Amino acid sequence: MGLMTGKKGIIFGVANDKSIAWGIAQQLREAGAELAFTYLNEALEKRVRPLAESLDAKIILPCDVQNEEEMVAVFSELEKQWGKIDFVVHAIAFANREDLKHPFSQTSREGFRIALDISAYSLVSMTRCALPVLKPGGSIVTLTYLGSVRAVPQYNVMGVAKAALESSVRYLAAELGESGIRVNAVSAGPIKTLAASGIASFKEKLRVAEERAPLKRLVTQDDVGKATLYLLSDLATGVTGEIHYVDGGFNFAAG
Ligand code: NAD
Ligand code: 0WE
Repeated sequence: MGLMTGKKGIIFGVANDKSIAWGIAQQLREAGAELAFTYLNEALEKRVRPLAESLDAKIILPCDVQNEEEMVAVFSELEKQWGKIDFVVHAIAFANREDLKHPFSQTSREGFRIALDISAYSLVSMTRCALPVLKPGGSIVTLTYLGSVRAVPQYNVMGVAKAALESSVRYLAAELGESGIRVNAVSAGPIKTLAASGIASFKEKLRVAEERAPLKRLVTQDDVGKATLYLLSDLATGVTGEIHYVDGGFNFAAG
Protein backbone atom coordinates (compact mmCIF):
# COMPACT_ATOMS: atom_id res chain seq x y z
CA MET A 1 0.00 0.00 0.00
CA GLY A 2 1.42 3.37 -1.05
CA LEU A 3 0.93 6.69 0.71
CA MET A 4 -1.55 7.75 -2.01
CA THR A 5 -3.29 4.43 -2.69
CA GLY A 6 -7.00 5.08 -3.25
CA LYS A 7 -6.47 8.81 -3.85
CA LYS A 8 -7.29 10.57 -7.13
CA GLY A 9 -6.20 13.95 -8.37
CA ILE A 10 -5.33 16.23 -11.25
CA ILE A 11 -2.06 17.83 -12.34
CA PHE A 12 -1.96 21.13 -14.27
CA GLY A 13 1.38 22.17 -15.80
CA VAL A 14 3.12 19.26 -17.52
CA ALA A 15 4.73 20.54 -20.74
CA ASN A 16 7.44 17.89 -21.16
CA ASP A 17 9.55 15.41 -19.19
CA LYS A 18 11.62 18.27 -17.68
CA SER A 19 8.55 19.93 -16.12
CA ILE A 20 8.40 20.14 -12.33
CA ALA A 21 4.79 18.90 -12.68
CA TRP A 22 6.16 15.74 -14.30
CA GLY A 23 8.50 15.14 -11.33
CA ILE A 24 5.49 15.52 -9.05
CA ALA A 25 3.35 13.19 -11.20
CA GLN A 26 5.94 10.41 -11.08
CA GLN A 27 6.20 10.59 -7.28
CA LEU A 28 2.41 10.57 -6.87
CA ARG A 29 1.98 7.61 -9.20
CA GLU A 30 4.75 5.66 -7.49
CA ALA A 31 2.90 6.24 -4.20
CA GLY A 32 -0.26 4.75 -5.73
CA ALA A 33 -2.30 7.81 -6.75
CA GLU A 34 -4.61 7.76 -9.76
CA LEU A 35 -3.85 10.78 -11.97
CA ALA A 36 -5.57 13.07 -14.47
CA PHE A 37 -3.66 15.66 -16.53
CA THR A 38 -4.31 18.84 -18.46
CA TYR A 39 -2.32 20.39 -21.30
CA LEU A 40 -2.25 23.99 -22.54
CA ASN A 41 -2.78 23.46 -26.28
CA GLU A 42 -2.64 20.93 -29.12
CA ALA A 43 1.09 21.38 -29.65
CA LEU A 44 1.69 20.33 -26.03
CA GLU A 45 -0.94 17.56 -26.16
CA LYS A 46 1.52 15.57 -28.33
CA ARG A 47 4.07 15.76 -25.52
CA VAL A 48 1.76 15.37 -22.54
CA ARG A 49 -0.52 12.53 -23.71
CA PRO A 50 2.23 9.85 -24.00
CA LEU A 51 3.74 10.94 -20.67
CA ALA A 52 0.34 10.82 -18.95
CA GLU A 53 -0.48 7.43 -20.49
CA SER A 54 2.85 6.04 -19.26
CA LEU A 55 1.49 6.69 -15.74
CA ASP A 56 -1.81 4.95 -16.65
CA ALA A 57 -3.81 8.21 -16.82
CA LYS A 58 -7.21 7.88 -18.51
CA ILE A 59 -8.33 11.50 -18.17
CA ILE A 60 -6.24 13.95 -20.23
CA LEU A 61 -7.93 17.27 -20.99
CA PRO A 62 -7.15 20.66 -22.54
CA CYS A 63 -7.03 23.68 -20.23
CA ASP A 64 -5.80 27.19 -20.86
CA VAL A 65 -6.25 28.76 -17.43
CA GLN A 66 -7.15 32.08 -19.08
CA ASN A 67 -10.33 30.35 -20.27
CA GLU A 68 -12.90 29.97 -17.48
CA GLU A 69 -15.14 27.61 -19.51
CA GLU A 70 -12.27 25.17 -20.09
CA MET A 71 -11.54 25.15 -16.36
CA VAL A 72 -15.20 24.47 -15.51
CA ALA A 73 -15.29 21.70 -18.14
CA VAL A 74 -12.21 20.00 -16.64
CA PHE A 75 -13.77 19.63 -13.20
CA SER A 76 -17.20 18.60 -14.47
CA GLU A 77 -15.51 15.88 -16.55
CA LEU A 78 -13.59 14.73 -13.45
CA GLU A 79 -16.81 14.54 -11.44
CA LYS A 80 -18.51 12.62 -14.25
CA GLN A 81 -15.71 10.04 -14.52
CA TRP A 82 -14.49 9.87 -10.93
CA GLY A 83 -16.98 11.46 -8.55
CA LYS A 84 -15.06 13.30 -5.82
CA ILE A 85 -11.28 13.90 -5.95
CA ASP A 86 -8.53 14.18 -3.33
CA PHE A 87 -5.94 16.64 -4.69
CA VAL A 88 -5.03 19.32 -7.22
CA VAL A 89 -1.52 20.33 -8.37
CA HIS A 90 -1.08 23.83 -9.88
CA ALA A 91 2.31 24.16 -11.64
CA ILE A 92 1.66 27.01 -14.08
CA ALA A 93 3.34 30.35 -14.67
CA PHE A 94 3.70 32.74 -17.57
CA ALA A 95 4.94 36.26 -18.25
CA ASN A 96 5.81 37.86 -21.57
CA ARG A 97 9.44 37.13 -22.36
CA GLU A 98 10.34 40.84 -22.71
CA ASP A 99 9.03 41.48 -19.19
CA LEU A 100 11.71 39.09 -17.82
CA LYS A 101 14.38 41.04 -19.69
CA HIS A 102 13.52 44.74 -19.64
CA PRO A 103 13.84 46.84 -16.48
CA PHE A 104 10.89 46.13 -14.16
CA SER A 105 9.55 49.70 -14.41
CA GLN A 106 9.04 49.11 -18.16
CA THR A 107 6.40 46.41 -17.49
CA SER A 108 3.29 47.25 -19.50
CA ARG A 109 -0.20 47.23 -17.99
CA GLU A 110 -1.07 44.29 -20.28
CA GLY A 111 2.15 42.41 -19.38
CA PHE A 112 1.38 42.86 -15.70
CA ARG A 113 -2.20 41.68 -16.22
CA ILE A 114 -1.14 38.56 -18.16
CA ALA A 115 1.50 37.51 -15.62
CA LEU A 116 -0.87 37.96 -12.67
CA ASP A 117 -3.80 36.33 -14.48
CA ILE A 118 -2.00 33.16 -15.61
CA SER A 119 0.41 32.79 -12.68
CA ALA A 120 -1.70 33.87 -9.68
CA TYR A 121 -5.42 34.33 -10.41
CA SER A 122 -5.50 30.87 -11.99
CA LEU A 123 -5.00 29.31 -8.54
CA VAL A 124 -8.10 31.14 -7.30
CA SER A 125 -10.29 30.12 -10.24
CA MET A 126 -8.91 26.57 -10.16
CA THR A 127 -9.72 26.28 -6.45
CA ARG A 128 -13.23 27.65 -6.99
CA CYS A 129 -13.90 25.11 -9.76
CA ALA A 130 -12.33 22.26 -7.76
CA LEU A 131 -14.26 22.99 -4.56
CA PRO A 132 -17.52 21.18 -5.38
CA VAL A 133 -15.48 18.13 -6.45
CA LEU A 134 -12.91 18.04 -3.63
CA LYS A 135 -13.43 15.67 -0.70
CA PRO A 136 -13.03 16.93 2.86
CA GLY A 137 -9.39 16.12 3.61
CA GLY A 138 -8.52 17.32 0.09
CA SER A 139 -5.25 19.10 -0.61
CA ILE A 140 -4.10 21.72 -3.13
CA VAL A 141 -0.42 22.50 -3.89
CA THR A 142 1.01 25.26 -6.10
CA LEU A 143 4.61 26.02 -7.11
CA THR A 144 6.35 29.28 -6.25
CA TYR A 145 9.82 30.87 -6.24
CA LEU A 146 11.93 33.03 -3.90
CA GLY A 147 11.49 35.99 -6.28
CA SER A 148 8.16 36.60 -4.49
CA VAL A 149 9.93 37.89 -1.39
CA ARG A 150 13.31 39.06 -2.79
CA ALA A 151 13.98 41.32 -5.77
CA VAL A 152 15.70 38.65 -7.87
CA PRO A 153 17.33 40.27 -10.96
CA GLN A 154 15.22 39.71 -14.13
CA TYR A 155 12.42 37.84 -12.37
CA ASN A 156 10.53 41.15 -12.36
CA VAL A 157 6.76 40.90 -12.87
CA MET A 158 6.90 37.15 -12.13
CA GLY A 159 8.05 38.07 -8.61
CA VAL A 160 4.98 40.26 -8.17
CA ALA A 161 2.81 37.43 -9.52
CA LYS A 162 4.38 34.92 -7.09
CA ALA A 163 3.78 37.33 -4.17
CA ALA A 164 0.09 37.42 -5.18
CA LEU A 165 0.10 33.63 -5.55
CA GLU A 166 1.58 33.09 -2.07
CA SER A 167 -0.87 35.53 -0.50
CA SER A 168 -3.69 33.71 -2.33
CA VAL A 169 -2.47 30.45 -0.75
CA ARG A 170 -2.95 31.99 2.72
CA TYR A 171 -6.41 33.43 1.97
CA LEU A 172 -7.60 30.21 0.35
CA ALA A 173 -6.22 28.15 3.25
CA ALA A 174 -8.00 30.41 5.74
CA GLU A 175 -11.29 30.09 3.86
CA LEU A 176 -11.17 26.36 3.14
CA GLY A 177 -9.91 25.15 6.50
CA GLU A 178 -13.46 24.69 7.78
CA SER A 179 -14.18 22.46 4.75
CA GLY A 180 -11.20 20.31 5.71
CA ILE A 181 -9.30 21.37 2.59
CA ARG A 182 -5.62 22.36 2.80
CA VAL A 183 -3.77 24.77 0.48
CA ASN A 184 0.04 25.04 0.38
CA ALA A 185 2.89 26.13 -1.89
CA VAL A 186 6.28 24.58 -2.58
CA SER A 187 8.97 27.20 -3.22
CA ALA A 188 11.50 25.45 -5.46
CA GLY A 189 15.09 26.45 -6.13
CA PRO A 190 16.07 27.06 -9.78
CA ILE A 191 15.62 24.01 -12.05
CA LYS A 192 16.34 23.80 -15.78
CA THR A 193 12.88 23.46 -17.38
CA LEU A 194 11.12 24.86 -20.46
CA ALA A 195 10.01 27.90 -18.41
CA ALA A 196 13.64 28.54 -17.48
CA SER A 197 15.03 28.22 -21.00
CA GLY A 198 16.01 31.37 -22.80
CA ILE A 199 16.43 33.36 -19.60
CA ALA A 200 19.80 35.07 -19.89
CA SER A 201 20.71 35.05 -16.19
CA PHE A 202 19.52 31.50 -15.54
CA LYS A 203 22.87 29.71 -15.80
CA GLU A 204 24.30 32.15 -13.27
CA LYS A 205 21.28 31.53 -11.01
CA LEU A 206 21.99 27.78 -11.12
CA ARG A 207 25.69 28.30 -10.38
CA VAL A 208 25.03 30.57 -7.37
CA ALA A 209 22.34 28.26 -5.98
CA GLU A 210 24.65 25.26 -6.22
CA GLU A 211 27.53 27.11 -4.55
CA ARG A 212 25.62 28.90 -1.77
CA ALA A 213 22.96 26.32 -0.86
CA PRO A 214 23.80 24.42 2.35
CA LEU A 215 23.24 21.14 0.50
CA LYS A 216 25.83 22.27 -2.11
CA ARG A 217 23.72 21.04 -4.97
CA LEU A 218 20.74 22.07 -7.08
CA VAL A 219 17.34 20.65 -6.25
CA THR A 220 15.72 18.32 -8.77
CA GLN A 221 12.19 17.67 -10.04
CA ASP A 222 12.31 14.57 -7.80
CA ASP A 223 13.10 16.63 -4.68
CA VAL A 224 10.16 18.92 -5.42
CA GLY A 225 7.98 15.90 -6.27
CA LYS A 226 8.65 14.26 -2.91
CA ALA A 227 7.86 17.42 -0.91
CA THR A 228 4.66 17.87 -2.91
CA LEU A 229 3.74 14.23 -2.28
CA TYR A 230 4.06 14.88 1.46
CA LEU A 231 1.85 18.00 1.32
CA LEU A 232 -0.82 16.17 -0.71
CA SER A 233 -0.76 13.11 1.54
CA ASP A 234 -2.24 12.41 4.97
CA LEU A 235 1.26 12.93 6.46
CA ALA A 236 0.52 16.67 6.23
CA THR A 237 -3.02 16.72 7.69
CA GLY A 238 -2.03 19.55 10.06
CA VAL A 239 -0.30 21.69 7.44
CA THR A 240 -2.07 24.49 5.54
CA GLY A 241 -1.31 28.03 4.31
CA GLU A 242 2.42 27.22 4.23
CA ILE A 243 5.15 28.22 1.80
CA HIS A 244 7.43 25.19 1.97
CA TYR A 245 10.97 25.85 0.68
CA VAL A 246 12.65 23.10 -1.34
CA ASP A 247 15.75 24.97 -2.42
CA GLY A 248 18.63 23.19 -0.70
CA GLY A 249 18.49 25.74 2.13
CA PHE A 250 19.38 28.71 -0.10
CA ASN A 251 16.48 30.77 1.27
CA PHE A 252 17.54 30.70 4.92
CA ALA A 253 21.29 30.59 4.50
CA ALA A 254 21.94 33.07 1.74
CA GLY A 255 20.06 36.07 3.10
P1 NAD B 1 7.31 24.27 -17.42
O1 NAD B 1 7.46 25.16 -18.60
O2 NAD B 1 7.64 22.85 -17.59
O3 NAD B 1 5.85 24.43 -16.81
C1 NAD B 1 5.09 25.60 -16.92
C2 NAD B 1 3.71 25.18 -17.36
O4 NAD B 1 2.80 26.28 -17.41
C3 NAD B 1 3.71 24.53 -18.76
O5 NAD B 1 3.16 23.24 -18.71
C4 NAD B 1 2.81 25.46 -19.56
O6 NAD B 1 2.07 24.76 -20.54
C5 NAD B 1 1.91 25.99 -18.45
N1 NAD B 1 1.17 27.19 -18.85
C6 NAD B 1 1.63 28.41 -19.24
N2 NAD B 1 0.61 29.21 -19.56
C7 NAD B 1 -0.53 28.50 -19.35
C8 NAD B 1 -1.92 28.78 -19.51
N3 NAD B 1 -2.36 29.97 -19.97
N4 NAD B 1 -2.82 27.81 -19.18
C9 NAD B 1 -2.41 26.59 -18.77
N5 NAD B 1 -1.11 26.27 -18.61
C10 NAD B 1 -0.19 27.22 -18.90
O7 NAD B 1 8.23 24.93 -16.27
P2 NAD B 1 8.37 24.61 -14.71
O8 NAD B 1 9.65 25.24 -14.32
O9 NAD B 1 8.12 23.19 -14.45
O10 NAD B 1 7.18 25.50 -14.07
C11 NAD B 1 6.17 24.97 -13.25
C12 NAD B 1 5.94 25.87 -12.03
O11 NAD B 1 7.10 25.82 -11.20
C13 NAD B 1 5.71 27.33 -12.36
O12 NAD B 1 4.72 27.86 -11.49
C14 NAD B 1 7.04 27.95 -12.04
O13 NAD B 1 6.91 29.32 -11.70
C15 NAD B 1 7.43 27.14 -10.84
N6 NAD B 1 8.85 27.19 -10.46
C16 NAD B 1 9.83 26.91 -11.37
C17 NAD B 1 11.17 26.96 -11.00
C18 NAD B 1 12.28 26.70 -11.97
O14 NAD B 1 13.41 27.10 -11.72
N7 NAD B 1 12.04 26.00 -13.06
C19 NAD B 1 11.50 27.30 -9.67
C20 NAD B 1 10.46 27.57 -8.76
C21 NAD B 1 9.14 27.51 -9.16
O1 0WE C 1 8.83 30.89 -12.50
C1 0WE C 1 9.82 30.71 -13.18
C2 0WE C 1 9.79 30.93 -14.68
C3 0WE C 1 8.50 31.51 -15.13
C4 0WE C 1 8.43 31.97 -16.56
C5 0WE C 1 9.40 31.73 -17.52
C6 0WE C 1 9.22 32.18 -18.82
C7 0WE C 1 10.25 32.01 -19.89
C8 0WE C 1 9.64 32.01 -21.27
C9 0WE C 1 7.32 32.66 -16.91
N1 0WE C 1 7.12 33.12 -18.16
C10 0WE C 1 8.04 32.88 -19.11
N2 0WE C 1 7.79 33.36 -20.37
C11 0WE C 1 8.56 33.02 -21.44
O2 0WE C 1 8.33 33.51 -22.56
N3 0WE C 1 10.98 30.35 -12.55
C12 0WE C 1 11.01 30.30 -11.11
C13 0WE C 1 12.25 30.05 -13.27
C14 0WE C 1 13.04 31.32 -13.32
O3 0WE C 1 12.79 32.26 -14.24
C15 0WE C 1 13.66 33.31 -14.01
C16 0WE C 1 14.46 33.02 -12.91
C17 0WE C 1 14.06 31.73 -12.46
C18 0WE C 1 14.62 31.00 -11.29
C19 0WE C 1 13.77 34.52 -14.68
C20 0WE C 1 14.73 35.44 -14.26
C21 0WE C 1 15.53 35.15 -13.17
C22 0WE C 1 15.42 33.93 -12.48
